[in-house]
Amino acid sequence: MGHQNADIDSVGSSIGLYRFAKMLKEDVHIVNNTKSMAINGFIDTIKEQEEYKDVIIDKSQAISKTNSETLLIITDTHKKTFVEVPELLDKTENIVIIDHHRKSADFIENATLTFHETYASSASELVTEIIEYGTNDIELKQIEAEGLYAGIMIDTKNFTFKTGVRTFEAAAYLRKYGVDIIRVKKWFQSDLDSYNLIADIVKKAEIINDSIGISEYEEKDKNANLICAKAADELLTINNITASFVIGNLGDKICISGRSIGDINVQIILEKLRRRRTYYSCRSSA
Ligand SMILES: [Mn+2]
Repeated sequence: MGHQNADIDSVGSSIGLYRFAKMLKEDVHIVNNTKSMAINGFIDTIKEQEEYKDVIIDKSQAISKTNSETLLIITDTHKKTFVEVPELLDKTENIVIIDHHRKSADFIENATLTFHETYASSASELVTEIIEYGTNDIELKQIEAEGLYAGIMIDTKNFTFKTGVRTFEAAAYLRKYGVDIIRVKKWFQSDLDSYNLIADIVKKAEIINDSIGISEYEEKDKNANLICAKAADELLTINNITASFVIGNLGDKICISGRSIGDINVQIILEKLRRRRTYYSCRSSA
């Protein structure tokens, strides 16, 4: 299980963990309750495979399948309130956490095992290492390697942010399974309408101290988090801008995306702004 408003890193790392757990020939499922343009392309591709038809389950299926015997692996978050289906945390005590985000106060306290490395670029990088060094018995399918590769790509913004030697080692390992980069890239393409929305958000940005770009996306939109994230990325491509913030309206929540390529730690700023009904995403090279 990944996080709410799932992205390709949480779903891609889940697919890798599915393959790893499947080695034990157990009944393995991936919990995903998110439908958004961030992951729909990837989920549709994966469901074309016979093996994956019934692997991905929604919230109600997950609640009915989970019991005290279940091993619950959480990837790409360690926050109680941010996991895709928080109800599952009360149904079993066998909990494993794999995450790369800076530790926050809202962490899951009773995990049996926590693999938490903030140096890593992505959960997909960590899961790739688990597969590579954990066993010799796994043959990844191409689509699984692509999911993990896509997860690393999205969290590093095409291998630009937070990449270390181990990021490229993981990517090289995945390439051996025949990753089709063009197919992966297509999962990230925006349609013309969202491209225009992003351009509008960038156009009306205010620049503070010649270095911080701030803008807003006013429409109520369940994909606002994705649009804001892309607009915040885009603002960073402008000369002298080293940090960007874009606020949007998800309908039931407000979202803020922060990005940085300089000394400003956007995560610390966003954590201070965060309230119960705020969803935020951030990426910082610092
Ligand atoms: Mn991630």
